[in-house]
Amino acid sequence: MQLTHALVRRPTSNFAAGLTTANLGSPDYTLALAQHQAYCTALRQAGLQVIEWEGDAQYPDSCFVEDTVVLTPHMAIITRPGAASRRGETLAIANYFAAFRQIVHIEAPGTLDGGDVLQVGHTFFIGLSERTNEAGARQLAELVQREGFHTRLVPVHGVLHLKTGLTAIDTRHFVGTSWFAEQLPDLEVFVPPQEEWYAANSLPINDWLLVPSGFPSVRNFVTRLGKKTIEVPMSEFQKMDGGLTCLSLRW
Ligand code: CIR
Repeated sequence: MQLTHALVRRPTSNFAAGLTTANLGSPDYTLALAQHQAYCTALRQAGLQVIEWEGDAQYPDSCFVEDTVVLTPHMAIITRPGAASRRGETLAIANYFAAFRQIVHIEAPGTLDGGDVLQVGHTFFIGLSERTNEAGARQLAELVQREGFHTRLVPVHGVLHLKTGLTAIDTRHFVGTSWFAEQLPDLEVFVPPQEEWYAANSLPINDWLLVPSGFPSVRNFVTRLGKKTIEVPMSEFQKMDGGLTCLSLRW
């Protein structure tokens, strides 16, 4: 599927007050803004029209826009984020997509973060994580099955979200942590050295793969597969448990 658009939200000045378990120190706001601009430039280089919103300072994690909605050809499935502090982020997103998608909601007691949803061709992999519970995952599965998609539930371990630790380079090749390689033995998962697991969250867009700067074995692997890569500096988002996929919605 050819992607044409991305929606991003800039980090707010209280970005450092967001949720994190990373223990990498507090992010530098000026640097985070510069890295966000580099990210938008990379999305444009990959051919997308980028819609840039301000963040919402009521929600210091609002730049991680991916967690708020799952897009299918006909639906915008508004999530119910697992972290209560993030639930209000979905309202602006629902209002926006109401103009061109059917709006449906993940309902309580279900919780679901978009970071736990990986679409590969006609299959949706749905992570069961600390943010996405079984009720949320099953609601999503039922919704996307109505549009003809297959679904697979995958337990998440050692990382925040499914996509934190698993990327589909194309429909056959994946990069992931050893946990996901074990959970999905039927897939071809390249497991980089552990110090490069942050790059298991890379972002395929059309013919391109955006990869975080500084992880050579992942970049070399995908280059050997014939993918063009764009490196994006991500250190300040990594400090807040965020990766390349989290920072945008693509369609
Ligand atoms: C959070 O903990 O919710 C944010 N600080 C990071 C969210 C990252 N989102 C993602 O992986 N999809």
